[in-house]
Amino acid sequence: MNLDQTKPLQEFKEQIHPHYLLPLWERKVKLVPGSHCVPAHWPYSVVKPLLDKAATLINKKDADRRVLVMENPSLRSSSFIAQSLFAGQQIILPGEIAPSHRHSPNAFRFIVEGEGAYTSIDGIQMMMRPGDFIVTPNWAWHDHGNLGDQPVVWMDGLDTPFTSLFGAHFRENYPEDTYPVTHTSHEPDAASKSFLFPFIEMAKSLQDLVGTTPNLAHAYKLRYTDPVTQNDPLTTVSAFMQFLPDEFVGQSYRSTENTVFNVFQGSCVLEVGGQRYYLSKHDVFVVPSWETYRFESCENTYLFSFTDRAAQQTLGFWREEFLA
Ligand code: GTQ
Repeated sequence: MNLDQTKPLQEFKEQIHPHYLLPLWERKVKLVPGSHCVPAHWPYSVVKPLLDKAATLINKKDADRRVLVMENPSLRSSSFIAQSLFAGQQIILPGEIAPSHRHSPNAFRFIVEGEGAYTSIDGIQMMMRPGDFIVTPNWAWHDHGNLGDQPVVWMDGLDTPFTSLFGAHFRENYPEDTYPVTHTSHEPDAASKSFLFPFIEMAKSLQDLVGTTPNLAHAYKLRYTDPVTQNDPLTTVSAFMQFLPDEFVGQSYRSTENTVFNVFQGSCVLEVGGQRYYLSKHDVFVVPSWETYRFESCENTYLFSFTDRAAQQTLGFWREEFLA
């Protein structure tokens, strides 16, 4: 650009500034895939003692939900693990109840350890076991309780960043602690099958695949789908369980989805951003959008993950790339 043009343009920019206008031709925002989130690791060896300590410091009633929120290191004060996802770790002790409420964000639980807890969704009470995936669609009344004799820990995932983005976050407490129970499911049945996805069924489906040619990046990976509609069980969130056989060495992969992994059984190495992370049982790891990553298993490993793929595919944004 010649100098004669620079000065009038500079003056023009100053002229439009007070009117909250800016020249698109000087836009500085980067318009490339990826986000300013960073890959991050929450080892269970760090999180679990802190959950136990939280359980001594605050009772469930006062806490409403006794949750340690996993916040992306580059999104301090957001309470989000990635730009589009919320994730927390919740602990509930024997005899405790997490009172009933409902909210606009969609939610789910992935049970990490402990037996005897239930979640109720609009009066359908579902018993939860380790490895189970349970969805709570938006605006459904939900409360949790622990009827057993051991602490129960699960990971909560929510799409709260979407309701924040749209300014559409509503929330209500139910007038009683628990919403009246109309049905109890110990196993998936007609009432619970669109909410409760048991680990044993997912593990069986995955084991049926072992022996077939594994995917080069993911080994054996299945997506949770609603048994009636075949859609993702929530409108924004997709969830997956994958099985990495012992000694699996995966190729590199990236996609536009933000992904939160939770190691259910086994252990593996995750290579991302030029670094190698050793993931142990129950560790959580976030891989932000368009970061290249790959897995190497250290033993037979079951890996749960959730992402914003459902939303991205509905909106037409989702892309993936397998790299050699
Ligand atoms: O258990 O209902 O981690 O409403 C965040 C918000 C858990 C829950 C969270 C919630 C819940």
